[in-house]
Parts: sequence; structure tokens; C-alpha cells
Amino acid sequence: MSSKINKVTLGYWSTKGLGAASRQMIIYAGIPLVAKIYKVLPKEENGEVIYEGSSWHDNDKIELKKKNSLINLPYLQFLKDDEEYVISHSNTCLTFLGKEFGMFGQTSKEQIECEQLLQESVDLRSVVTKFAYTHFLNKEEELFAAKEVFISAFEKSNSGKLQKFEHWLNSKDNNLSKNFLVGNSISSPDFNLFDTLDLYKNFLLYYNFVEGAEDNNVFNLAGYPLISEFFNNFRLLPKLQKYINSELYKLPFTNKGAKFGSGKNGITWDPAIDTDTTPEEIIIE
Ligand SMILES: N[C@@H](CCC(=O)N[C@@H](CS)C(=O)NCC(=O)O)C(=O)O
Repeated sequence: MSSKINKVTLGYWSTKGLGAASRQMIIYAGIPLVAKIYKVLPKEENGEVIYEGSSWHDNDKIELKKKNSLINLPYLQFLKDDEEYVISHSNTCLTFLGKEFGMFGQTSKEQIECEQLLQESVDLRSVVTKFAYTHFLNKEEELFAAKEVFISAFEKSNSGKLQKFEHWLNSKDNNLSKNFLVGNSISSPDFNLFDTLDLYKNFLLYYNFVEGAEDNNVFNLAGYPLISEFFNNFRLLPKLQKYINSELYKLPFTNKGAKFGSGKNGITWDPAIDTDTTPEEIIIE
């Protein structure tokens, strides 16, 4: 499907976070992306370093709020048929982009599948991000909480979060590809699931929850063969390589205040050794 949009601006923090899947989709669709980057800055409060977001809150947010009262990060801004759109809420952005780029199912039944899968991937992601932004009193507490995340996301009972996706893929008709969540082609929830799995991959490897695991077999060894195949296939998709090879893919998953996924080494942001050199705009034509 050819889009009537010739350029999209996407605003988000200097992290992957809730902005990554939309960035991927725009690049995958071959539409020029202006990735506007806002950075949180360290500030001392009660003897502790906290991070504040005035680069966003006291700047672009003020003007954008006049155009959309719900404005938040991530947001999309673009012209379509000479009309300006400013959209926020990550799943709304992904739904819009999916429909615009022909990546939101081929039938109304598939569209409903996409919508459910987007919500489900939010549930899966929130288990690990809640943990990532929690500050633990000591290592023991952290490891206990990490184990809880592992159980909640990876347990095989019907309550586990990831088994839902494994079963979803498994129950697809035999004539449909198991490399995509919906039908036989890529759709919005694939991007969201990929980014979430990428974060879980780091989590599993760091806490060593899966013995002998490496980058490309961690989900398989954890007992999720279809998820493993989905993940490994997705990151090799030719149209995704522009993203994988860009600075956007190198950004940390979480923001600087997070204990997990925020540092350049993939663990915790450390102001003593880490510097945020991300430019204010990353343009991918
Ligand atoms: N439901 C929203 C949540 C958005 C949100 O919480 N954004 C965070 C970053 S993940 C933020 O810092 N927003 C900036 C703001 O509140 O203006 C979404 O899915 O986009």
C-alpha cells in the first residue's frame, strides 16, 4: 500500500522504550523518519541523583499540547493530505502506522487480531519494565524480584505471559507463516513483540535464568521454540536492517533512572562512566 505521508517526525526519549516499534515501522515502510530525541538530565535531590525531563516538558511539549491536549512521548507528527496530525499513545501510533502502511492485517478479523496482540505485548513488556524502574535495597531483593519477573513472563501455565504468544503462533493454520503473528505478512504487533523480546533476551542473559543460553538460542532453551524462530527471523528481515544498523537500535531500552536496561553496557546507567551522546535528531531517509 502506498502511503500519502512523505515524512514522519517521531518524538521520544533517548531510549528505545515505547518509541522503538514505531521507529522500526517507519523505517521498514521506507518513509523518511525524523527521530526527535529528548534527554533526561541528572539533578541532585536530597543527596540523590534523579533525572528530570525538562528538555521535553518545558520545550516542544508546550507547543504540541496546543495541537493535542493528550500529548505524550512517544508522539508522531506529519502531514497527510495537507493536514497536520499529532498523535500520541504508543499503541495508537502503531495502529495508525500499521493501517497507513498496510501492516495491520488483511481482513477485519486480522485487524482485531492485531489490536489484541498489541495489547498483549504491552502486558508482556510491562512485567519487565516495572521491574527495571524499581529501586531495590540490595542485590538479594533485586534477584528475588528478577526471579518473579522470570516466572510471571516465562512460566508455562496458562498464567505465563509469553506462552500466550507461543500458543498463538502454534495455533495458526498450517498454510500461514509462523514468522509473523497475523496472517502471512508483517503487522504492527510483530514490531512491538520483537522489541519486547529483545529486552527480555538481555534480561534472561544478564540474570542467567537459562543455562548455557546465548544471543540466538535463549528463547529456544527457555522452552519457546516458535518465539525463538520468530525473534531470530524478525531481526534478519532485509527491510529492518536499516534500523538494526542505525544509532536508534543502539539506544538503551530504558531511561537513565532505571536499574535495568538503561546503561550503555545494557544494565544500569552510571553517570560516572556513561555519557548520552545521542543527537537531538536522527534522520533516516
Ligand atoms: N500510554 C502511553 C504512556 C506514555 C508514557 O508514559 N510516556 C512516558 C515515557 S514511556 C513519558 O515520559 N511521557 C512524557 C510525558 O508525560 O509528557 C503510551 O503508550 O504512549
